Amino acid sequence: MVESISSGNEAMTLENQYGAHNYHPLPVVLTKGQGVFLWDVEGKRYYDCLSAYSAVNQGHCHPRIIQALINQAQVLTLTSRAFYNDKLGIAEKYVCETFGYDKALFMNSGAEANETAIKLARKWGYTKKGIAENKAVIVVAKQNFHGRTTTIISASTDPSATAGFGPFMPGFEIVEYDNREALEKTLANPNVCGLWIEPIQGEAGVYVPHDGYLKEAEKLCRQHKVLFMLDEIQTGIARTGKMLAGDHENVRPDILILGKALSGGVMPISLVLADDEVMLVIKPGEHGSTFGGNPLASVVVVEALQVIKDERLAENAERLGIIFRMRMNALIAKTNLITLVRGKGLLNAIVINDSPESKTAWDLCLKFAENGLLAKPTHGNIIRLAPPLVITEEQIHECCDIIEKSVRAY
Ligand code: IF1
Repeated sequence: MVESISSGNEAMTLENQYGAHNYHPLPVVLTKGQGVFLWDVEGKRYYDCLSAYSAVNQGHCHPRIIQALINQAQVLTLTSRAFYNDKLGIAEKYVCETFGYDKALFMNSGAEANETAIKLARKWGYTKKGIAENKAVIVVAKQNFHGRTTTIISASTDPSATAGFGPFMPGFEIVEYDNREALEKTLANPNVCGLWIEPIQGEAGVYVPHDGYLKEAEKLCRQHKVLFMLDEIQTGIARTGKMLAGDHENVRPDILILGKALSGGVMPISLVLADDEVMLVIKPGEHGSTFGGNPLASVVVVEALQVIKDERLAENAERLGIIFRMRMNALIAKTNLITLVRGKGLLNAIVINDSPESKTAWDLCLKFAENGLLAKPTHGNIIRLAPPLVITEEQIHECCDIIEKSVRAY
């Protein structure tokens, strides 16, 4: 048995030898996190500009969230849903009031919450819209990312998500993202029960649709009696400068899907919210999860969301996001290595002036790491930059300084 790691190389060797090779991490071995910072095993400090893919919006090891976790962990962690527990109802009421829905359904991973949403939409389609058995269609967007299960990848257009993993689940129809006309045609099919999209496409490279797209999509859904399902797993919980990305356009999805930062990165917690007309189509015994809605998660989710509100993290993300994009645009004017910055709040990406096949973005991320900032390329030539929302103005400038310095050195 290996008792402890004595060097970064040893940790990487262990993972490579004994772990499945389903990831290609940057060669940094982390051992500690606090707020916006991470430390590697050699004691080097980094700005975290990934935030565990937006799961640690509240910052690493937020003391209030950790304290809530510890307190509850010493009392009761898991009962299963075979019995009631004295924390779940409190959490359900809290999230229903926070987001304005009748009912909540807790799961664990984002993928599971999306699976839940698919089941809800289909059953609603059969029982409320009158779609014939097994004919329900859910409309999804090109270049979507909703998770890794076999059903979810059946809705994917990304070969690296699908190749070799068939056969696929039927019942999805793909439509161009950010295109009202295409959407209108697709939703006219009477077998469509739901439109399932991200308000900003994260994995696609932080693709922000035109202003008004979400409102148009919501309206078209209402016109065609189709459920509007928003996957806010990555964009939600203050990341884009509002509690929900949909708030920028005042949309209210029929099914709201949340995950990641619901727990501040402390444990997997995901959530589906809907009104009674939708949520109550699922009856006892038809859906569930051993860990979903456990008392530990129930306590953590309330504290993690209360931290977002108390520390006004949405406002902070909105304000500092503007500064970040201003700094990046100033840099773009001085270099031809970066061609574009886009995003909302503190969910941003820079586009590197090279092909997706090139190693430029990867090498630049190595340079960032050398200079004390962690970020990861997506789709080869795009770098997502999404620090914890507890970052200060001074710190965001320091991140921009590091990016600038790395670009100049490149
Ligand atoms: C990985 C990206 C982020 C998501 C949306 C559902 C899920 C995700 C909108 C599934 C997950 C992840 C998972 C992560 C990489 C990642 C990601 F690069 F793909 F785009 F966040 F930036 N809906 N996103 O973004 O949630 O089941 O993972 O809890 O390592 O695969 P999950």
